[in-house]
Amino acid sequence: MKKIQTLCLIYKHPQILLGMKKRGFGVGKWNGYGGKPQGDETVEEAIKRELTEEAGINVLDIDKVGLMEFYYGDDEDYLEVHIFKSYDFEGEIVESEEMKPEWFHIDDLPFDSMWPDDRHWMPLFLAGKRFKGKFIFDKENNILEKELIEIDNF
Ligand code: 8OG
Repeated sequence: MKKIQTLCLIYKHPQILLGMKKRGFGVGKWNGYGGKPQGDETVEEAIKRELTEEAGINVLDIDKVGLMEFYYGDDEDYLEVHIFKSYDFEGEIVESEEMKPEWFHIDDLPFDSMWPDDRHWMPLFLAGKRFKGKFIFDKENNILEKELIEIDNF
């Protein structure tokens, strides 16, 4: 079964906002902010809510840049992750129970402590491209298969 997820990276050139995931899926990894849509929320509504809940900010612009499918180990479910970019927000970034925020220079991203797919699509993200992909992971989260293509639009 497909599970929908959202992910947003705030990009203030030359830095990107990541959060250290403090609990749940992906704990101990640096990642963008995001989560599952609730009720009949759209992915756009979900990502805005998550950024308010997890970082205390209100994003003023969001642009969908990526659509990824992730398959994990023997899990029957797979994730469809909608990836957004945001350049602008209002409010003061705060640490939450879920995420510890930190700005990283784009030339010094902590890929060794991020999901292993990120190093593949991040160059497209940083180059302002849109992309679609599919990654299959083994139980240790190593990449078994990957597909990644640049697209013009969704
Ligand atoms: O709601 P939950 O705490 O499970 O949110 C998980 C977050 O992690 C959500 O923003 C989506 C994101 N995420 C995955 N898998 C992957 C992945 O393989 N790479 C990246 N960069 N993010 C992922 O769930």
